[in-house]
Amino acid sequence: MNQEVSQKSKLHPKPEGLALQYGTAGFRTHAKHLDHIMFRMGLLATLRSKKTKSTIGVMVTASHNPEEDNGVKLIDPMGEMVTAVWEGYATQLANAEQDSLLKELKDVIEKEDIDMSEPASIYIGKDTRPSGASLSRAVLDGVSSLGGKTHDYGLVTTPQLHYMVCCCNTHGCYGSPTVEGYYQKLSQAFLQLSQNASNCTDDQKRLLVDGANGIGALKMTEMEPFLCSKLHMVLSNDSSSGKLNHMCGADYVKVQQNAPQGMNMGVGERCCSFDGDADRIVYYYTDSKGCFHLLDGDKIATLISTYLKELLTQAGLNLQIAVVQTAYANGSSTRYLEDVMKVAVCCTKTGVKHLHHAAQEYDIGVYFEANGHGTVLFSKAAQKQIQELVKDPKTNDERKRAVRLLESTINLINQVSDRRVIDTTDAERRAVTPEGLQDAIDSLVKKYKTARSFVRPSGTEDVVRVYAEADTQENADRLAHEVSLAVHRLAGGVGDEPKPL
Ligand code: G16
Repeated sequence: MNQEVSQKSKLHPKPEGLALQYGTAGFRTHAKHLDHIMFRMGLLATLRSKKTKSTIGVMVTASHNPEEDNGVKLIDPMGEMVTAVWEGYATQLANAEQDSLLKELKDVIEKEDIDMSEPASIYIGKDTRPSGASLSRAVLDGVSSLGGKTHDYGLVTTPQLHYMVCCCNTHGCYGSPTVEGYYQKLSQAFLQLSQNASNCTDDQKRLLVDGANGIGALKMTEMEPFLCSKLHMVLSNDSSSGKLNHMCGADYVKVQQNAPQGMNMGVGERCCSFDGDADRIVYYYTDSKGCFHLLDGDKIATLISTYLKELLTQAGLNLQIAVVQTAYANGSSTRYLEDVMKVAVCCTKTGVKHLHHAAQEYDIGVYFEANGHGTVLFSKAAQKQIQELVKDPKTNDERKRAVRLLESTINLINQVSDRRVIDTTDAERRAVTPEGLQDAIDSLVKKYKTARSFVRPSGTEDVVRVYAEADTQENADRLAHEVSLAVHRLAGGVGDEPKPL
């Protein structure tokens, strides 16, 4: 091991002094800083595979970030994000200077008591960024220097790679670990569910899709034939001309509260946007007055939980359903879910990994970040109850119909998830440092009706995120500006003071 790793790591040298951290969704920065990180994540994924005796995924992507950036997300055996302890190892290996890499590697092996004679298997995928090809080769190098086997899926979406890993580790129970298997599983469930909506008009079948000039556009085109004309997609930002995530994509639409460039929306037409690796989606439309309406993660979670609650009642199933949100969830969505829908709501820190773990605590955990990341988790026990009801001859037709719809929903949902001066607590809703910042935010919020605001350092970009809500758009914009000024002054902002929105 020693010789192979030392030799190959010299081909992927770490720039001296460069320190990066495993953030909200892995490492993410300008692609030119990432070659050594990729090699080392190849090493780490191989150790994780030996330790768990399972296939591990490595996705080369920077998701919603600009095209020049890249990054890497590690995927654990059931398709979930790698655990927090291993995130720590990732940072440890990433920041080891060239001559201490072997020492740090041995430290992880010792701490985790890894049997190096175990085989290792790694699945690799990448999004459409130009830097993806060489960076994924660096991952392959890392894996092979520890004798691991790889399967390179090439261009895939992040959810597709999560799916492949889960299929492999469940020995095909979850589905077949191929891109075609993915399309088949999801499209069959979609067709089953849409049988119910057989009276859909052609207009209702039409969906305008913004592909963010990324992998989502490519994969939706591949998937369309599997949908047997039940969905008629009109693709824009399909990478034929524009730049990845530039003036388009889910993050742009969510932040700007506006349509992406290049999409011609008719009144009332259904539209949606993916992000760069197609693991976020937001929906939107314009009304007859030209007013833009966004259906973000909060709305998606509300609609899904309402639908699932109806089906549970019809099926006569007593399963606990909960919605997991982050501090970014609009306050009125939380109130609606708790007061009107009577659904349990819990709040976690930003990052799919945090929401995913919280959602696992319930029979049915619906989790969505406002930015469009999310899914629904059905516990093993809940899935078993649903399957038993389908098979039970005593189940009457109405109940059977509802449980079949629940079953198709399970199949359709792919269940698989310096700014650092600001430190936060209470699921990132309150700033602990720098001193005085939270007091300043509190007194600004008091000036407005039904207002909320919080700030947190991003884990994917070199920025501080400011969130604000209030009774009107103008007041929310004003509050956001005032809070950003407070951040700039109290947390040592860089450059000019933020301008009003
Ligand atoms: C990643 C995470 C999301 C998170 C987003 C923004 O998304 O998977 O959970 O909401 O980053 O995080 P931050 O506010 O810390 O920058 P993606 O789509 O960029 O991988």
